[in-house]
Amino acid sequence: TDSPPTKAQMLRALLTTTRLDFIMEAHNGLSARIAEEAGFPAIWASGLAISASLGVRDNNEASWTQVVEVAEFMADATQVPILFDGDTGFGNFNNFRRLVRKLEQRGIAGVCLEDKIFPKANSFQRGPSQLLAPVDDFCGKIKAGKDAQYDESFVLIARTEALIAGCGLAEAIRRAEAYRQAGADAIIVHSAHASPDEIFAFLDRWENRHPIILIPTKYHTTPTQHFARRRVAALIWANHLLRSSIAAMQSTAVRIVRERSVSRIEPKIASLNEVFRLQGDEELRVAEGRFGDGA
Ligand code: SPV
Ligand code: MG
Repeated sequence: TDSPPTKAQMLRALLTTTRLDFIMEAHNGLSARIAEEAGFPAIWASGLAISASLGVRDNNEASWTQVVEVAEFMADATQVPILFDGDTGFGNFNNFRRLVRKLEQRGIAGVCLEDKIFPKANSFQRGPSQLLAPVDDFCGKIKAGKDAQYDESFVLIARTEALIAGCGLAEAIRRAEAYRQAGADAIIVHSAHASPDEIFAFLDRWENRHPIILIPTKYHTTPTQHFARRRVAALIWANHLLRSSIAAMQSTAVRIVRERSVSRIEPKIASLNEVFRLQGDEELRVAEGRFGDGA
């Protein structure tokens, strides 16, 4: 009998089929479940979104174990694979290979490793001023991660910040190719431009030699068919659940202060029953029926 695919196998399949898939950001168990319910086939455990939801900056202020802990809740809450934002790997090759093993133990399907220096900063804030890791060091990290993984299906994605850092197309291609040869299962090339031109130029030169994932946060007006036509494997919507929750919470909080009442807010927010449903209360009801609910 065929056993169902593992989460790592599901993530790997998503990268190797010809369809353009959407990966949605989540930052805790609840948002992960909401993303899954909406139909996303995979979830991005965003460093930006997780750190912001913890009230700290995207500068490795949350320790790696704190972030892995959040990702574990996300994996427990969902059936779809979680792709973990591993930033720079939280140190050198040795720190990164330990991260890979811990992620596998917590049911995370894959990790993304970016070619910056610890402690990283968000690409959209200090992108141009950030130093890139030397290519050889970074390839050593990729190899160490691939060597450390227990499950051959666990996915390691290498992300180059060469365009963000202003190093140009040739350097972005050179790095992506080195990362491919070092064993990365897919490449993310990041861009902070509102126009997709530099990404399209990269894709033209790349000629689909290995799966590409994009993060079109800044060039979001580009119709997604343009990426599908160029056979991009997946797009990551990297912060949209975080940002929608911020807007909703600010509006609710300000109105309750101003109106000194929740009456007009009540019909606009999720019901408590919806909260219980998202927490999986139904499963507990069934379990109580089977196992008893005594103390
Ligand atoms: C994240 O979501 O944490 C990312 C994407 O790494 S970005 O914020 O664009 O760097
Ligand atoms: Mg990040």
